Amino acid sequence: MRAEVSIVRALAVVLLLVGVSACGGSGDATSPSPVPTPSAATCSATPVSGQPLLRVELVASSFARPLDLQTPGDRSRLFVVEQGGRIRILRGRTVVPTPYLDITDRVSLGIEKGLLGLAFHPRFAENGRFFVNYTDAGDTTHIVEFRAGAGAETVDPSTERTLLEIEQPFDGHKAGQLAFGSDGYLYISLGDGGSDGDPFGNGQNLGALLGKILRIDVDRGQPYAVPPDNPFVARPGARPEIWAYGFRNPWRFAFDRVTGDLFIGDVGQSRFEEINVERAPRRGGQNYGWNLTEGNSCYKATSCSREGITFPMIEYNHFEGCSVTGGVVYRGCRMPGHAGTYFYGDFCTGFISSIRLDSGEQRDWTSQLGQRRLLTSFGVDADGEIYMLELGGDIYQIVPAL
Ligand SMILES: [Ca+2]
Repeated sequence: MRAEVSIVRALAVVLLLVGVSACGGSGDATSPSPVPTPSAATCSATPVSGQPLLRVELVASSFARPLDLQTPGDRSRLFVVEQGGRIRILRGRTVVPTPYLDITDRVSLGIEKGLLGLAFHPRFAENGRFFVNYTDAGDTTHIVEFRAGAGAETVDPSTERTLLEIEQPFDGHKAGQLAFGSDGYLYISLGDGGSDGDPFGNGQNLGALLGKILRIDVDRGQPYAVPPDNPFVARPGARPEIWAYGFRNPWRFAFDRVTGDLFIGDVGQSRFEEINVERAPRRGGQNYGWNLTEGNSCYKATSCSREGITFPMIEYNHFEGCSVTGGVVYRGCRMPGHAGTYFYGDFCTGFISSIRLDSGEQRDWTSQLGQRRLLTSFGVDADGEIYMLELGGDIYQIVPAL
């Protein structure tokens, strides 16, 4: 088994070297923009009772390096982010030929660079606003907004409006997730910027935006406002946008749209991968440890202060994987018995596991869902059903094995 894992890891490393990507939802307490939770009455498939076994169903296979799958609550369309700089529409099982958005002219593709994440404004149906994270040819990270016409099938790239530009010291660790909480604020994950070991100490530096999760108000201010209850607004020298710190590369995070819990997958350096959880009611301000700690261990030290550090809910080592792909909480209507289950996986070895916070139950699903190849992301449709994206271009839905 370990030998097999080593082979998969070696394959993943080879693919990384030839230029593929690496590493690796919404709701909480106060709610100006509530995310609707689908009910059995509106479910597009007949619900299956109990906790059925699972299988995958191939949805589409012609994407170029798909990294993210999102929907503004639209039952007819899914939006798939391609790393090179395009967003494509998936209508049913058909990929619309003309890209929804094409910004390949300003996106620079690299192993961990490119067009990395997408979030629709909670009132997208009214205002057409959506947000992306991309890196340019100078490696600078851009957090920007575009505006689409109501029901439009294409977006004018000249509608781009910059929220943040963040210079990057090295090639890797750009993170890339964008998601709105049900507090109506936009959360943004940024990696430490590289390289090995975070040499500039960005993760622990509250004066830097790298190695953080940010929280901003895109409905006020120019180009945005800082929510007054952000945890570091009164701390001299700290960037007020910071929600939490001490991350290496929090490639994917997700909110449980029912409980408001925040799940963060942080990609490790050389020993441990992490799933971190901030339980609701959320206040922010946590230090998740990097680069003082990796997983539950001191990083490059035999001892270290553990004071003030929030340790992961789950860690796994580099015999089991090498790059965590943070997942999503199932809140779909088709398998109500699995509601509240957080699925996640590993980019390199392709295992799929889950945890339920209510019972603490952990499960491995790899035998049912298959060992996914270069698993970049999980996504959720308007019904709350879950999808998995592979860098090679395939998108699978998790469905009951009946
Ligand atoms: Ca950590």
